[in-house]
Amino acid sequence: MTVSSLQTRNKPGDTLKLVERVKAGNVRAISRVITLLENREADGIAIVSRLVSAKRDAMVIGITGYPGTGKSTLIDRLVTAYRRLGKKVGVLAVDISSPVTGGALLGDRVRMQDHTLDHDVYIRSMATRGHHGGLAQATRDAVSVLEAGGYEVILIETIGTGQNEVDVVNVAHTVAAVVAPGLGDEVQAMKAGLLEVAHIIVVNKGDLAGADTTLRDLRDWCPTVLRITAATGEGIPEFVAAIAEHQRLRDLRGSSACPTGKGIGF
Ligand SMILES: Nc1nc2c(ncn2[C@@H]2O[C@H](COP(=O)(O)OP(=O)(O)O)[C@@H](O)[C@H]2O)c(=O)[nH]1
Ligand SMILES: [Mg+2]
Repeated sequence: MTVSSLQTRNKPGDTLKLVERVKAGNVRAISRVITLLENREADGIAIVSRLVSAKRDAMVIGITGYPGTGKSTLIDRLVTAYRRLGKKVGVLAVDISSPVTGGALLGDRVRMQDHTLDHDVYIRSMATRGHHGGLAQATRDAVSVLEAGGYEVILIETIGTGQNEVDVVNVAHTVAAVVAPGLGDEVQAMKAGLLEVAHIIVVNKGDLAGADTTLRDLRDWCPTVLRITAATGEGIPEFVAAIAEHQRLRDLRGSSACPTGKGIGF
């Protein structure tokens, strides 16, 4: 038995109590269960199986892209927008490249700190703790926990490189890939990866020179390309509308990603 499993081991009665507390939206219980899931503890998995019946239909949105493209800033804006719509919002910042992330995650928290006093916003970083293959499953389970806790919009932030990240992002119903002007080669590389699973492409930092070129390049390739300046909030209402439209079409006729399905317009 590992040290972490000793620390987090629950008695059967505790498990039931945790299930009830999660369903009541208790934030400490939700955090505890997500920690169990990060460690892939049997208790956590058992709890999720008891929560599935409590699941409500949350909107699960993946925001993916290279570090520095503005994902956290965008999510901060989305949280504000969905709170205005009266939705309870959960954010899972999923981190794959563990060792270098302390600072980045701290940065995310700072960027999203306006929401930390809002009881209807839950922000949580998730790390791998060496369970690379299990991260997508842990994320999927964490989404179930948040849904059971009454969160209506769940935003997943993940870095856009490699298969692990694609697995994580596949947990979401609607995936937005975020690019920033001037990435050039990176955008080409993304076309073979994350842009393929995206339903919406966001060209963020629309205020920077080069945004037009990036937009033109991507519009040839995927019709649902939005120009956003997360720093000022410009384009956020259009982003919220595009997400809603994708979810509506997905409910009607199933999901489709950019290259094959021509974005949310099909
Ligand atoms: N010029 C400009 N900078 C932005 C914009 N959005 C975010 N940034 C900046 O880009 C940097 C990275 O943002 P962050 O949200 O942490 O990116 P992440 O790593 O993708 O989560 C920060 O310094 C932000 O202030 C934008 O719309 N325009
Ligand atoms: Mg970030």
